Amino acid sequence: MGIVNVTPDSFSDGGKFNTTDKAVAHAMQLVAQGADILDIGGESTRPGATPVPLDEELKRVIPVIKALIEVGIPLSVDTYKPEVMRAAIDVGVDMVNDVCALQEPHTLEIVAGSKVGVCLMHMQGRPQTMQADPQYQDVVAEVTSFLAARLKAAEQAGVACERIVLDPGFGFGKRTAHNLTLLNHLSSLQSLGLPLLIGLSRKSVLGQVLGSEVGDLALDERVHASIAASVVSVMKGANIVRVHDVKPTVDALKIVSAVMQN
Ligand code: 9MG
Repeated sequence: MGIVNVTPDSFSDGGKFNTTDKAVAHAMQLVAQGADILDIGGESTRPGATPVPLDEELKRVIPVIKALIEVGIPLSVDTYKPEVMRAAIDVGVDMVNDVCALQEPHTLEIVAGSKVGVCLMHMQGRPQTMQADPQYQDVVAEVTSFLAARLKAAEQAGVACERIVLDPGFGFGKRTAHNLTLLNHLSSLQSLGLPLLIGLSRKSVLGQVLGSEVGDLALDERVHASIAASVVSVMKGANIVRVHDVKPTVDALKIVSAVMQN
């Protein structure tokens, strides 16, 4: 899954092209590099990020989705807002990637009333404050039981389990040790019987592991660590990896696949 962030700060070219055109061009590059799904988002969910007003998020993501529909690649919309889900579904998106796991009002019904797939992700707290003081007794058990409960809620609302993927939400209200424990014990989440989506690409947990002196590395300096994280995730049972750096990830995963088939 290639990440397409439709935010003005994602593309700085001195204003030569508008954000929609730049996002579409970037998405096309990710497809050429081997992405199987594109995840299009208009609001950052990074720790401390400021929420984007609804009309601005719609203005960012809907034109990009419309432009990419013709490409024929599966498209996911990264949003927790019911209005954005509705608009994206209406223009033909294939999947909703919801970091709030369909807990916002009306989102369960919107997805249930459509045919789209959905990613249900675990988060402790909300992006503005989630990294302030994350606490767990048993991170694997708590994330597993949260996802089991959201899976049940989605199924009860009418979302068939064939449409659902689950995600432990790396970096969403988790300290470094929580993230590493979850990754090491990914097989516990496999017990829920659904595909797993993993997002570790360029996240600060990778900078932390690389060492405090490089913990503040620029995001594109976390590329090698991101590829390693994708390889480990897939070897531990992930079915979809959400990444910025598609080409090197695809190459690395071809090696994983070749080894595991033999
Ligand atoms: C939007 N977004 C940012 N990080 C993510 C992750 O780890 N998983 C999913 N599903 N979405 C994410």
